[in-house]
Amino acid sequence: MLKRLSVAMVGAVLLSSALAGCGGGDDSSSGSGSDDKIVLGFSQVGAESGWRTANTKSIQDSAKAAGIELKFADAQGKQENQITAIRSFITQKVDVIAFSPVVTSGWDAVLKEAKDAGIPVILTDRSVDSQDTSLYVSFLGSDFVEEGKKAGQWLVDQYKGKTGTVNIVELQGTTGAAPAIDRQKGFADTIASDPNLKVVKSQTGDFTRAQGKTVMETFLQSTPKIDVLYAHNDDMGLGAIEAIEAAGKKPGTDIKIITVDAVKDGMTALSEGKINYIVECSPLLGPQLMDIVKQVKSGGTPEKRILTKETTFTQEQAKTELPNRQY
Ligand code: GZL
Repeated sequence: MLKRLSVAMVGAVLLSSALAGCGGGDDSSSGSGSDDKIVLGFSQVGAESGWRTANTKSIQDSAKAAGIELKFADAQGKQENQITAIRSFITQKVDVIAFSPVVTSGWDAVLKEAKDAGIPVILTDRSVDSQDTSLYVSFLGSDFVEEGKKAGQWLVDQYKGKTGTVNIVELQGTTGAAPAIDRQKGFADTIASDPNLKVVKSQTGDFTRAQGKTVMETFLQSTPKIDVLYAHNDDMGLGAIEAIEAAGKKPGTDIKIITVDAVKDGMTALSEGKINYIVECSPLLGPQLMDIVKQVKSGGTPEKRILTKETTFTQEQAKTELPNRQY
């Protein structure tokens, strides 16, 4: 009896040490997966636009290609869901956290928790207004003020030397979001050079097609003369086009339209003459993000602000560019 008992005990000890040795889900490790894979926790804003869908695909495809284990959480547009996801990544002891903050404010507490847990955080796409920039290692994304300036400059050039007031309506992105704040600022600062250019109505359409349509309907009902629409993204511009056509007006002709993003649907409308000018904002941040993750994991220090390269498109350029669009 005694002999059988000791054999069983030896077997149990051997089995448990074998499991521990091959990383059988032991959470006490630094977060690396079973075969020493880097584990990245990513909190995404949601799925509000064609841009976001393309951004998510870029991150998921790039993680797979880089051999990085991705824990992906969709916040459905809610900051509290992003905070919950980041806390979950901390509990799971992931190696790196990355996220696209839905709005700029309210992140210091949870970012400090990540810092105290020794988990580096990378901001992608949108930034935060934290004064303590040690709370994140890097920001990868666009210069939204510059995007607003490009949109404004096109308009200034269109109306150079002309007389008469130009009534502009503006569809803002999500209230409090970095792209909404900065695209509005860049545009306003640039058109200020021509006193004839006036923003007569400005309201959020939350970056969605549906709300872009609804808000444009109210603009059309309340504003007798609309010459220009500036929409902070293609999706709101496409929704507005539906409202403009329903009101019996010709988008791109009766009302000039400028948008930002350059997703396929936007570029199609541009090539058809329904949009007049699009400022590109690239969602394809995945490959660069994975390079930064690997750099951070191996002890490197990435640049604090890494800007994506972007351009602009006219109606003529859209016709040739459209077949090349990946998203
Ligand atoms: C910009 C991104 C914006 C896009 C919108 O980097 O945050 O959010 O312009 C998206 O289409 O919804």
